[in-house]
Amino acid sequence: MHRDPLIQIDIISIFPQYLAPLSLSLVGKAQDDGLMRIGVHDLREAATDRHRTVDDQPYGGGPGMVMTPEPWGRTLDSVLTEDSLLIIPTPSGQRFDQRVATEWSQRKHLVFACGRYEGIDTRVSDYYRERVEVAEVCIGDYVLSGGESAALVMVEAITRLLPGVVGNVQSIVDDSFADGPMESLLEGPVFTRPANWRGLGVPEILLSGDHGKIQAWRLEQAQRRTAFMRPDLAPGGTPESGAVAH
Ligand code: 6GU
Repeated sequence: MHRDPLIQIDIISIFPQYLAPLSLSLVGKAQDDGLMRIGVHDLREAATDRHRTVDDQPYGGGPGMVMTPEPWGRTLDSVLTEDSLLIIPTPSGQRFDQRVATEWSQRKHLVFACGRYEGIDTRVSDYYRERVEVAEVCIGDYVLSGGESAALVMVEAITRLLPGVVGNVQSIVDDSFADGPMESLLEGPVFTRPANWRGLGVPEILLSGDHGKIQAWRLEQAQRRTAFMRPDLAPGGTPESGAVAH
């Protein structure tokens, strides 16, 4: 029996080749296995002039260029359906996190509109907000020169949450941020063979076979790492609360 893909993802960009890595690794395998379908669309195909122009100077002046609404309108009209979630990656959006990834992994259709330059004419998001759900999201507090790399990040985070994509379900449950950043811990240290590498050993407890003790040790390691690396995530911890290394 052949099932329909769980999720359709369409990505619109003036650099469609930027999305080529989606045919590799976990996301490539998910497509090959029929668990998801990804379409990449070249925005310039919807430009009508000889130079395939997609940008213009900002009204009101200022530096840089703004993406014009017409090519976006034509492309989005052809890609969106009433089930779509339109995602606009932008440094001025709401934060994308594991909770958002989980929600989006349960949707039927995601459409990423990847802007370049100083962004997309604001009327595009205003117009489509009246017609479909729209999410303007950023992936962290830094500025990228386009939404493509952010779309790659988000598609990978979403794909590994689809049923049947990651073999070991427990490895997702144990992940850092699996229950949302507020209630979760970072992952602690991990070891594999050899038992001695360049004079460095493996914590004795991991060789003990006592799974109760191992679990308790891992929890403690995760708590310590979280307090040190991300005091903002640690229970009762804030960046100002002065966690120290051990
Ligand atoms: Cl989603 N887009 C751009 N252009 N810059 C970003 C971002 C997104 N997230 C953080 N910086």
